[in-house]
Amino acid sequence: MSKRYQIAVIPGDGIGKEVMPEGLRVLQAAAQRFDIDLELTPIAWASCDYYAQHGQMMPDDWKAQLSGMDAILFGAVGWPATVPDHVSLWGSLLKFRREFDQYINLRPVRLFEGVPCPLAGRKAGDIDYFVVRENTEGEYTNLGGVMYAGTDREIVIQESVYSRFGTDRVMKYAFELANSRERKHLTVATKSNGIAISMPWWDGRADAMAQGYPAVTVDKQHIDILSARFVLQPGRFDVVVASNLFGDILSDLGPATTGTIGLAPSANLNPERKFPSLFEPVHGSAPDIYGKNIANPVAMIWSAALMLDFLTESTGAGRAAHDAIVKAIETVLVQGPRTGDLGGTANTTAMGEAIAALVAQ
Ligand code: GGG
Repeated sequence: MSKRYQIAVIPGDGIGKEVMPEGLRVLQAAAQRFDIDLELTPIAWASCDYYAQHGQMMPDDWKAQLSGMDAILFGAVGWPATVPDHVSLWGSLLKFRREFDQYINLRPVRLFEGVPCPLAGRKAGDIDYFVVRENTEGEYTNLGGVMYAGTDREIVIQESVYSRFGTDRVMKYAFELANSRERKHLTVATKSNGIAISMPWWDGRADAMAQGYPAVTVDKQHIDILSARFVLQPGRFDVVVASNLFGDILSDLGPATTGTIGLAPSANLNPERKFPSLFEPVHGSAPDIYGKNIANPVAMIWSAALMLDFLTESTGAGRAAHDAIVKAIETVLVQGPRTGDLGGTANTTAMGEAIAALVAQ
């Protein structure tokens, strides 16, 4: 008997609630075609709506409720009109990443045919790389505090944290990924000239890991020039490994150079599968466009494809389902219907339906 995969479905806030139905539509079409048994459990918490009723983003037993899941499909978090962004983020998504040890945030960046590229002279295939973002430490900590609060002597300190354990495991993942790819090239995002304690150390961990991967060429680049090269010379990149904040910024910038951040998926992975991994669009809740059904659903749909691939360890039906979804995305990006960020006039639902119909064939 084939395995039944338990999936927690959390739309979250804003356009997360609009793109999730399209992610599920395509997911279900793929599951049916490739005979993958999914049990989807809708969850209304991890949202600012829940916060408005309960004064917190999630119930106290959230971890117990999610622990038996094989994966979490997540939309977006944030509704700053009612809940400060740091409260909603630390009260939901960052708890998942920490408590479920999703220490890899894998973010593919790809220029598709049919998508107008803001960089002159680039065509499909010219931009095709992965950002591997460290996802549990670095600049994202709650270590620090405020002294003399509210006075003119106010002092604010927030620490960054880089452990050998945490850094080595993200380096290992990035080296393995680079080693598995044709170009075998790894860019290490750093800032070791200015951040003169932690970043030279980060570079040193990359050097140490490189000893085990002689086929991988390593290029350490300061984050400022690296960002410029994402725009000016995107073809240089194959796999990029970065700390939590640097990776967050790069994985918005990269997709922006491919036409729209509305395409970019992500996988928050616990590679050992001890805890559920989480799959979500890179984009946030976009309050400015919520309620119009105009958000691009591709990032959500591609995230669902990454989930199927991960669940089945990139083999068999899950890999086939992933490939069919990506192929359907490629087709719809060329022939439409397309949402406004892609130069089209279609709404979220129409684009999702078109992709689902191709997947079902
Ligand atoms: N779907 C992703 C989402 O809602 N992101 C909100 C956000 O601000 N995330 C910050 C982060 O990924 O660290």
